[in-house]
Amino acid sequence: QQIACIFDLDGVLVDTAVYHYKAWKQLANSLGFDFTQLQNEQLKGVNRMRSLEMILDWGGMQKSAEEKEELASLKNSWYVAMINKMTTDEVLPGSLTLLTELKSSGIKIALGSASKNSSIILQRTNLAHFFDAIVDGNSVTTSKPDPEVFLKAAEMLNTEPENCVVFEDAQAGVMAALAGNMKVIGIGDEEHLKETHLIAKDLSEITLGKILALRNN
Ligand code: B16
Ligand code: MG
Repeated sequence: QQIACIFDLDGVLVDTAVYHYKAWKQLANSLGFDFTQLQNEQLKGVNRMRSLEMILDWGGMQKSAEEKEELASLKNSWYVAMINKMTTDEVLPGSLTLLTELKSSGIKIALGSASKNSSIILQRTNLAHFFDAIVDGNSVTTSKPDPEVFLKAAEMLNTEPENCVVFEDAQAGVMAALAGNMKVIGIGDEEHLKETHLIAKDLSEITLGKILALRNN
């Protein structure tokens, strides 16, 4: 069976992580506290409501379900204002070359993102046409580290999990891929990524040859 590739969005194909960080920081500051860069690492790949709950926890705050909905949508309005200005320049190094190589080799490509804003981002950055399947925060009920998002992507690509290679920048996403019995390539800093099958600073270090070599390990 042929290999299939599943890409996380934020932090792998585009650098939207910095916008999430700015918007969450602004929200925390408006509530009278702050959180560290290291804490921010734990938010990567985690869905919006779960992220808010973690942040409120760090600030020692408790909010009702209704207040949490309001805070999450406030953060999202700031975030959406930033991503609405994104350009194709914000596609991360190596993304276009790798996606083009995979596509021309007939390899199926899916998106596996926690974000409910993936369609705006894919449009703004002109990446949408590469994907055979898109699974994002609108189509799943559980957040990474649960494997649901990646299992759904495999299903939509009509392939088995063991044929899938996932590209992830977040520990929650790495855990999700492993829980789904998939191979995982970590993108970014080694210190934040444990248990991956391969690690690269960005997609410019990845070739089809390196991806195919993974299936024998
Ligand atoms: P939204 P990914 C994730 O995207 C982000 O890493 C995470 O920081 C964010 O909270 C989550 O999407 C939800 O995003 O608020 O736009 O629905 O890395 O899984 O592509
Ligand atoms: Mg990510």
